Amino acid sequence: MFTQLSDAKINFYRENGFVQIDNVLTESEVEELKQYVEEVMASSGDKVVKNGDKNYARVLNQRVNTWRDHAGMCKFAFHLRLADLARQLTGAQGIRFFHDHSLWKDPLDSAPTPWHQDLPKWPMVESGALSIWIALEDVDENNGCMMFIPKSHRIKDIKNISLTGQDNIFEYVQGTEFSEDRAVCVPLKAGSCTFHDGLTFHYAHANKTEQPRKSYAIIYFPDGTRFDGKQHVTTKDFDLQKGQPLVTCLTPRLI
Ligand SMILES: O=C(O)CCC(=O)C(=O)O
Repeated sequence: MFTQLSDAKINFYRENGFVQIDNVLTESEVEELKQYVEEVMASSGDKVVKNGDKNYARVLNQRVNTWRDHAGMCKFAFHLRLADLARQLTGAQGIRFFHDHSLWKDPLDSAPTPWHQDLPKWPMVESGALSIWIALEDVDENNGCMMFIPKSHRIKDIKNISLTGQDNIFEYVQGTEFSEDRAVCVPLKAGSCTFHDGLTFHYAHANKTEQPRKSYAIIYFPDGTRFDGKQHVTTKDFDLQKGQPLVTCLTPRLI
């Protein structure tokens, strides 16, 4: 049922803040997930609309909390085999679900996803949250595969970098080892994934092909992580006080 990760994979993740894991989904799971994701994208749901921001649409066409719009997505959003990989990588006692999103890069006129960290966007006191990013198509530099800066998950307290602004994250780490020329590019086959820590600098190439780049991401966090009071789509409906554990009926402990 569960997949036992090698020590090499776990150590790589802890050392570098990201790791590639091949074939986390079978071919038939990929087909099933892709069908649900396509249905979600075609429906009107909890889509991230940035006020018609054309620049944002060039970077990502995304739908957040897909599991709330399509019951089939629950099978994957709450998939225990995937959550257990997050548990092994972090070494956390328990793993909670934070949110999911389908992440498409539409064909033609697509822009890269700029270098950024995720954690500054999330309402968490502690670090440790992480994403699984699953390729639903084969991805490479031509259609939007990801890149990561090894060990950058050690860098805290950088402001939230907008996905459409002019900010360059590397200006905040000038004079350190964390430069763009250390980027590791990770092409993936459909059904394979990367995990990245919420602090790891990451980027995705533009989609230069004529087909959408289809991927699906789930965000997990270690049980016990506390709410830091920031506004977020997943916690906006809850009366959580700053400093309280991030425990809501939408963020279940999975494992
Ligand atoms: O899919 C992309 O282009 C970017 C994804 C990303 O930034 C993330 O999953 O944190």
